[in-house]
Amino acid sequence: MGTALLYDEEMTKYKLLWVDAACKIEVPERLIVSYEALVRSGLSDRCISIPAREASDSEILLVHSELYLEAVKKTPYMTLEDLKEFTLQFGDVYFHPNIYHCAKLASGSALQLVDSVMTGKVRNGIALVRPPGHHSMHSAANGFCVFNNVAIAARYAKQKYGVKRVLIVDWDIHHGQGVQYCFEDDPSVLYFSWHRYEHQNFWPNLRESDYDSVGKESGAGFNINVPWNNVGMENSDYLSVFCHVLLPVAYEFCPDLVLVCAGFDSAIGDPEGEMCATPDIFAHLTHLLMNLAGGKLCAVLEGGYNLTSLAQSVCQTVQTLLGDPLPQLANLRGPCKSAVESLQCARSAHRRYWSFLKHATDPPMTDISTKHIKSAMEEEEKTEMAEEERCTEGKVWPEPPERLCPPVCSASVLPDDVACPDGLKRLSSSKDLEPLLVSKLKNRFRTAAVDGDGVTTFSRLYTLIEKLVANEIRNGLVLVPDVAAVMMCVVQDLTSDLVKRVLVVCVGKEKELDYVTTDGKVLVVQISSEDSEEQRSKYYIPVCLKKGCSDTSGFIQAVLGLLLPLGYEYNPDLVLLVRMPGSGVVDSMWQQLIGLLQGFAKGHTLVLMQVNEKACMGSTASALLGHPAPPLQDLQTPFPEDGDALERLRERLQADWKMLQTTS
Ligand code: X5A
Ligand code: ZN
Repeated sequence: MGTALLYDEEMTKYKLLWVDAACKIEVPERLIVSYEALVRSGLSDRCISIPAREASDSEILLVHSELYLEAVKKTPYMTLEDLKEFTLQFGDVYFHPNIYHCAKLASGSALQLVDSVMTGKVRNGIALVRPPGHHSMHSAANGFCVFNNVAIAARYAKQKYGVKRVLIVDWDIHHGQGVQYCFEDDPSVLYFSWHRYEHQNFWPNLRESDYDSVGKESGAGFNINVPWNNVGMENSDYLSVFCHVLLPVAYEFCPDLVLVCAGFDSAIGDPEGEMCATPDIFAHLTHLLMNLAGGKLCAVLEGGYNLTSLAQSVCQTVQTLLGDPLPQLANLRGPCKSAVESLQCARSAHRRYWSFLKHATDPPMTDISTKHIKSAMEEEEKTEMAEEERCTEGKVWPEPPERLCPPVCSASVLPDDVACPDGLKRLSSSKDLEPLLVSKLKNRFRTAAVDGDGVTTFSRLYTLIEKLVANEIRNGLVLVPDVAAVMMCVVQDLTSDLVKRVLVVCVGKEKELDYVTTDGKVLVVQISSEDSEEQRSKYYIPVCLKKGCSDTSGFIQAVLGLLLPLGYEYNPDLVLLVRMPGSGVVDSMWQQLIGLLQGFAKGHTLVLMQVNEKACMGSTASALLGHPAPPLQDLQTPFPEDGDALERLRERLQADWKMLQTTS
């Protein structure tokens, strides 16, 4: 199961033929540099190339009016003067004799991609297209867009494959108002968009781009807008909105297919967005969506006008779709004040529709009068000043670090009588441990538990950890007779001189756990039904769920709203995932957890399980090998006391962990 790449040089063959300041950034080179970067990096060779095709009239009519289609059909025969005039009835768009052909190819590419994913020919994919689509409406071109490629693809998927729920994630920096209008009253398509808004002072300056446009009639709750009211948003801001707004709703929605309006004008250096998120953020945004819908994800290019940042961002996205390890994101220090306001408004606007947001709190009353639309005069002043000041084109940032795949993806340390799951490499020999370490381990157990076999297991485990750290192995599965004891040894003896920061995720009960944490070299997050007393340290975080790990609703809420943001801020070099015996965690939840945790520590996850839990070895191995987790279907309504407790915990930890901030 691979990754599809759709590209056709034909879509570079139209351009602006007259002078228009608003349109001059939409150039053929956008597509050329994106594709060339994929070729140069070797990524295109690893993809399955799928030919583009033209969308048919009836496919275009899934979204657009006959009148509009017929009008666009005439553009190839128009004179330059006619084209200019035709263009005038729309906003910020241009026509060219070849754009109709390209627009049909752009929409058709999105449909080819949907076909490839839905028929199982590939797992996921990306379509590099021009013109973009998300601004175009029922009867209008707009914002460089002619046909709404992603909206057409969503209707097509529903019609042809009986897809029940489609999630559209629009990470372009502009509001895809065309997509919003198309599905406003439709509960089968959930549309999420964040966009530069500046209290309606940024194009397309629509009142309905604000957070309070939540959808209409039976579609109420299925339109999510997160307006950015400042420029300069960073990685922390984007990830916070994913963790605290999009992902809880997306998991509750449980889509059958994910479509991404993949605009990269939300990246650093873009003259339109003026944001500061780095290209490697798209690796994480992509990854966070890859365990929804059983991994069925189709990304379709929208905007992106800084050619350097665009090409890097496209590569980061494709490399993630291919399953390469995620880049580490350093220095995530939480969302800025304005971002917290935006995400709090969006959460509160949606809490009546989504049980995972039920405990969101209202933003403090703000003085509405200060949030006015600027007058034309102010606007002009602003642009004049800005011209010299902002200078985004001159912005520099380091190239994203290379993401090297270790030669071995998954290795195992197992008792000799346990068969190794397919695809994993069994570690059977290892060098002898230092005598000092052996005596330390023996001490730890105190009893005679570390006999010959115990030492063998520990030396294999130590070898595994060394190879993870050396990036020779991506992740590992370890079966031991006593997970609690081994966890202690791993944290205190085996990793201490090899790893700077270990994130321990403990699923289920373990009483003595709190004693392992002291100095920040280890962060422990434990999810169980064990009632936690007072907080001892910012590095020991017990999460108590009423029904423990068997309650998937509570569990996923804790993972998305607590564990992910904590993990991003902590930035571990190794993740130790410990499954306590009898934790009760459901298989699909366990796989989701493993999948999501692979976004940390370049994918270096070590899973510790008890020998008598062989039954879940297969699913664990599958998740470690990078197969998408099955969807969490039929989630129960979460217990109100769990939502309450999570919210209180987050409130309390906000001072120490800025990525947990959801209130201002
Ligand atoms: C697809 C896209 C932007 C249009 C900006 C017009 N369109 N000012 O990014
Ligand atoms: Zn855009």
